[in-house]
This record gives sequence, C-alpha cells and structure tokens, in this order.
Amino acid sequence: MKSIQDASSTQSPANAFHLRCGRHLLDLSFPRVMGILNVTPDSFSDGGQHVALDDALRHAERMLAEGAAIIDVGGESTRPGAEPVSSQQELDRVAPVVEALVRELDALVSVDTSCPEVIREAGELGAGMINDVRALEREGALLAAVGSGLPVCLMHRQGEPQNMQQAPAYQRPIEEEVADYLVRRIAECEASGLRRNRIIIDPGFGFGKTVEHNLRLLKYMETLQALELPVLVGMSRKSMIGKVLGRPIEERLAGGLALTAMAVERGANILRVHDVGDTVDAVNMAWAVLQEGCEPSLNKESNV
Ligand code: 8Y7
Repeated sequence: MKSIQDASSTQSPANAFHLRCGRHLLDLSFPRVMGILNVTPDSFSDGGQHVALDDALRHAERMLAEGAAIIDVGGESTRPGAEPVSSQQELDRVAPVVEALVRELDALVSVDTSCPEVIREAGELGAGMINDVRALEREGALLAAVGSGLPVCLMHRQGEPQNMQQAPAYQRPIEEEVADYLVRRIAECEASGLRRNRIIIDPGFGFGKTVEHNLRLLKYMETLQALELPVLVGMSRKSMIGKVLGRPIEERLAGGLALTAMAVERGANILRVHDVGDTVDAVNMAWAVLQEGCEPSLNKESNV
C-alpha cells in the first residue's frame, strides 16, 4: 500500500495511511480489526442471535471495546446455498442497526451488501464503508457506490453463493487469477468514477475456492501488494479451518488466529472476524514482530 490519501484529508500528519470513511478517518498505518455483525436470521455461525436491535447494539459495543475499528453489518447471508433476499427485506434488517450504531456508538460502520438501494441508503444513514462480496457487479451497484462517496471493499469470488462451492476451478495459479480479476475490476470502477483512493481489495477466501485454493491464496497473498491498495481478509470460522483441523464452527478460533498472524505478515490491513478481542491480540503480536517493537496501545479501545 503506497498512498491511500484523499486530497480532502491533508490535515492528518500520517496522511499516507489514512482512509476517509464518511466522518471517520481510518488509520491504516497498522492492521485493523473489523467485527462481524450479522443481522440475518440464517447466518451460518451466529444466525438469529442478533436479530433484535438491542442485542446487535450490545454485541457491537463489546466488539468496539475489544478494539474493533469497524463494525461490518450484513443483512444477506452469503453462506454457500443461502437463499437470496429482496432489497426491501435487506434494508429492513440493516437500516435500523446502522442508524443505531451511528447514533448511539458513533461507530465506523461498514455495510455488507451488493444491493444498490442498500448502498444508497447506507450513505444516508451515516455508514462509513461499503463491503461488497460481488465487487459492485450488480446492476446499479457501482453508480450507487460512486454516489455514496464512501470507500468500497471489492472482493474476488467465483460464481454466486448458491453454486460457488460446487466445483471451483482455476486455470492458472489462483493468486494470479485473483489479482488479475481485481486489477480489471478496479479499472472498471475507476472508469465509472470510483476513485482509487476509495478502493479496498479482498481475495475472497471461501468464495468459489477449494481448501487447497484458500491455503495457497493465503500463502501467496503478498502478490496483492503489487496493487498498492489496502487489503481486507475474511477467514474467521470458515470451512478452510474446519476442513484442515476437523473442527466444527465453534472450535475454529485457534486455527483462525494462526491464519490472522500469517495474513498480517503478508500485508493484510483489515481483518474481518467474529472474535475481536482474541484477534486484536494476535494482530498486535504479529505486528510487534514485524515492527521489532511494542506499541501496547495499538488496536486497544480504538474506535478509529
Ligand atoms: C467475507 C465477506 C463474508 C470476506 C469480505 C463469512 C460478507 C462469510 N466473507 N466480506 N463476507 N470478505 N470483504 O464467513 O471474506 O463471514 S460472509
């Protein structure tokens, strides 16, 4: 990552590593943690638990206290085989939560959506980031994102959630295909007016990839450094851990922390996880090694 600086935020001293996210300025001079807040009744690991607004707020508050810099709110399950939801349904689930997180906690909220209506509304409600597993490929999503003024995470995937795990296959080394896709997609987004300093990239672990694909993608994740953009990764509790270790979802934390440390070494800037407190420790420890020194305040009590 070279410079992700927006001309509108030149007042910051370390501005080469700051990302403008609505009214928040996200410091990416060290790796940050994004806490997952699912508001879908069918999300695969904590489905149904945070449907109520109060529960969602309390859960987010705890993640922020544990050091999350961003809360990622999602209203559509992208779990393999999940049923699609209407944009109105998604909006009904997500909007009250985003609004409350912004108003009550002043949180930097990311909205996990592919839907243009939800993207548009996210900006209005005070969200600071769009996280789209479909990289703004849905009709109207790119223009909605441009209009929102928010940074966007563009993720690689192969296929759609309904069928993506059926027979994932790549002709060339996966890290090259993923990087090539992202380069192409970034160019398309830039051509439509999405400025490069608003783009975050994500290799999309588990989205149309076998376990071996996922392991190789992490091993060679440094390939993405060539794009000189912030890198977000999501591996928390995913089946790549389950398959290697033979663990059910609730026993994948240790495996996930190992992956987190490796991702930090390979340049990950944002780690999207369920277990914020433990991940913050893993991130800060790995970062201390890379820096050959400790800055104990990193990622602690940090709401950006
Ligand atoms: C990812 C994601 C999911 C990911 C980004 C899960 C919404 C499945 N995974 N977004 N979303 N990256 N950017 O296991 O890897 O959380 S959903």
